[in-house]
Parts: sequence; structure tokens; C-alpha cells
Amino acid sequence: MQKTKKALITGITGQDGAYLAELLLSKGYEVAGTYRRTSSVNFWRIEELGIQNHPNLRLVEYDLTDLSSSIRLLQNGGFDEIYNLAAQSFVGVSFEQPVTTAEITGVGVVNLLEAIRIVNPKIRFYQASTSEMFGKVQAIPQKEDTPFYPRSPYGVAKLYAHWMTVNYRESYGIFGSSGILFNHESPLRGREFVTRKITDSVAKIKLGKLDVLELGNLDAKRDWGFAKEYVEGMWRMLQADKPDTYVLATNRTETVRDFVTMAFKAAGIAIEWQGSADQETGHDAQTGKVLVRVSPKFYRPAEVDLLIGDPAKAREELGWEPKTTLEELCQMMVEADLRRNQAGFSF
Ligand code: NDP
Ligand code: GDR
Repeated sequence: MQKTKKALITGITGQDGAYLAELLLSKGYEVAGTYRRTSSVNFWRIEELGIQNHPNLRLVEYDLTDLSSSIRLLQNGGFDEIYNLAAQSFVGVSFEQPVTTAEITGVGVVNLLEAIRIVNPKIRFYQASTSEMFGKVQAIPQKEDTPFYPRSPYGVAKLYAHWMTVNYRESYGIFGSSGILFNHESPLRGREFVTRKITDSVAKIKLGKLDVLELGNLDAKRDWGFAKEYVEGMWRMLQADKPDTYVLATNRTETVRDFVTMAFKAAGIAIEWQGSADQETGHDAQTGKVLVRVSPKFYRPAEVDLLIGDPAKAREELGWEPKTTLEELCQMMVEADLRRNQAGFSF
């Protein structure tokens, strides 16, 4: 009889952690998911997925920045696979909190790698790397061998963690795989990220609960996919014969402005754009009312202008490919936020 696999997911309170837990539980895994001690822990995502009381799910308090608790966690867990999704993941905040971001998103990862080396070097390790490591455009589309040029403290911290994962692979033979994932969104996305900020605001405007949506750089281009499909790619990386680095992306890029237009359309509102740069506004095509305004307070000190990824290696070696279109994803998010806002939900 096949042994039940045990997986550790750091960051189960986040978007990807929730979807990955759902996936692994559906595959019969025993899952331990970590959350941080705070005055009021929020499990809304695993509650929305209906897995919070699953008999094979165990929730464990843990902070990635603590080496000794990383070691104890692994000593007590008997894990076959570890998915490190924990991070200070908001690029904007990383400019305000560069040291905390480095400690969590960069050095924190080494605590886990060290714990694996000390406790059980056979554990398979997934590191949540990011297209933010490509940063300033060096090539289009970006793929595994595109040179890195991060543009934020977050991107720099992630690049350190990426290379440490590669280094532990090469130095100690640890099965450490790094997934360079392009932006992936869903109804479970945090509201500080631009797509969910947009879909939640569109829902509020549609319901008369908000007048205007304020945004920063509308010209930024992103390769946006559906998070639920991306966690499947993470799992596939750890089932491969050897550890490696893979890009997961859709190979389509759109501007923030395009996503705004798409989201309003999903709510039955046509948007017309006027002006440029920080004077640009989006109007209701029927009434002329201003619904979108640019506010420089959302600009970043350095911007990543254009991301578009080539997922050919993941398709060929892992059989992974994205299926949901950006229009479908946007529609799904707007509908979820309309439902939630009607019900008074506030996450
Ligand atoms: P979220 O921000 O939604 O989740 C991050 C998780 O990390 C949360 O559970 C958070 O806990 C936890 N965390 C933060 N700090 C610590 C810490 N010191 N110790 C332990 N846990 C901590 O991110 P996503 O789910 O969107 O992303 C998952 C991972 O993938 C992240 O590492 C992100 O950087 C990376 N990534 C994401 C992409 C995307 O488009 N979503 C693309 C590429 C990479 P809490 O709830 O307490 O804050
Ligand atoms: P990103 O995502 O920085 O790509 O990082 P985010 O959604 O925050 O920004 C995308 C682009 O939109 C522009 N933008 C705004 N962004 C936010 N958050 N709020 C605004 O009001 C706004 N207006 C314009 C930004 O300037 C940017 O160009 C995400 C995170 O999930 C990372 O953890 C992950 O590694 C990368 O995606 C891939």
C-alpha cells in the first residue's frame, strides 16, 4: 500500500497557500499549513474553500524568520515535501519596509533550507520565486535563462532566496525547485494587489458603495494567470525526476488600464479614457461620470514596466499549461466581489 504523503505549506493564510492546501488534500496528502501568531489570525481563504476543518489538515503556528522553530517544525513533521509560500509579498510595501522584507522574503528561506539540511536532506523543497526577479526588461518574453534585474527590495530579496535554493541544490544535493511564477490572481487575492483592488472597487461602484477608484501607474503591463492553475504547477515541480527552475506564465500581457476596462465591462459598465499620465481619468461612457482617477500616491519609486513569460519549459517537461483566459478570470473576480459586497463581506 502506498504511504500517505505529508506536505508542509508555509503561508496557508495567503492566496496560494489556500489553493495549494485544497489541491494536496484532494490528492490524499496530510497537510500541515503554517500561520503567523497575530492578535487575530484570519483564515477566511481556507474557510471560503471549505477546508478549514478537513481531517487531514493541521494548522501550525510558525514564523519563517526563526531558525530553531524551523528545525523543530521539520523534526516533528515527517514531511516529504515543503512548499515555501511565506513571504512579505507586496512589492509596494517592500520600499517602505526593506529590512523586514529582506529578513522574511530573503533570509527566512535559508532557515528552511538549513532545517532541511540538518533534519532530513531528502525532503523536497519548493521555493516561490517570482517574475519580479526579471524586473527591468532584458528580453521579451522572459524565460528561465533571461538575465535578472530586480527593481524593488522585494525582487532583490526573492532573487537571493532563488539563488540560495539553487545553491543548496548544487552544494548538498537537496531537491530544491524554484518556480518563477508570473502574477496570478483569483477571488482569493489580497485586496492590496491591483487586480483585486480593481474588482472589489468595481463591485462597490456598481452597488453605489464607492464613487471613484484611485490607482497608480496604468501603463504597467503584466502577465496575469489564474492562481488555482499555478499551484498545480508547483506540485508538478516536486513530482519531477530532478529539481529545476521553471517559469509559469500565460505568455499574454495587458496593461493595468486594460484590466480596469475589462472589470467594468464584466459589471456591465463601459469605460472611456481621457487625459494622460497622472491627469488620466476613466469615465462612464453613458453618464460621463468620473469612475477612475490616477493618484501618484500609488506610484512606486522604481517600476517594472513589462512582464510577459514563456512557459514552454513547464509545458514540455511538466505537462503544465494555463487554461483560464484573462477575461474569464476577471469575470470570476468581479462576480465574487459583487456577491461579497452584497453580503457585507470585507476581506
Ligand atoms: P500572500 O501575500 O497572499 O501570502 C503570503 C503568506 O506568507 C501569508 O500566509 C503570510 O501570512 C505569510 N507570511 C508572511 N510573513 C511570514 C513570516 N515571517 N513567517 C511565516 N509566514 C509569513 O501571497 P501569495 O499567496 O499571493 O503568494 C505566495 C508566494 O508566492 C509568496 O511568497 C509570493 O511572494 C510568491 N509569488 C506570488 C505571486 C502572485 O502573483 N501571487 C507571483 C510570484 C511569486 P499572514 O497572513 O500572517 O500575513
Ligand atoms: P506586482 O502586483 O507588484 O506585480 O506583484 P500588484 O498587483 O501590486 O501591481 C501590479 C502593477 O499594478 C500597478 N498599479 C498598482 N498596484 C497596486 N497594488 N495598487 C494600485 O493602486 C496600483 N496602480 C497601479 C503597480 O505599480 C504594478 O506595476 C505581485 C505580487 O503578488 C508579488 O508578490 C509577485 O511576486 C508578483 O506579483 C509577480
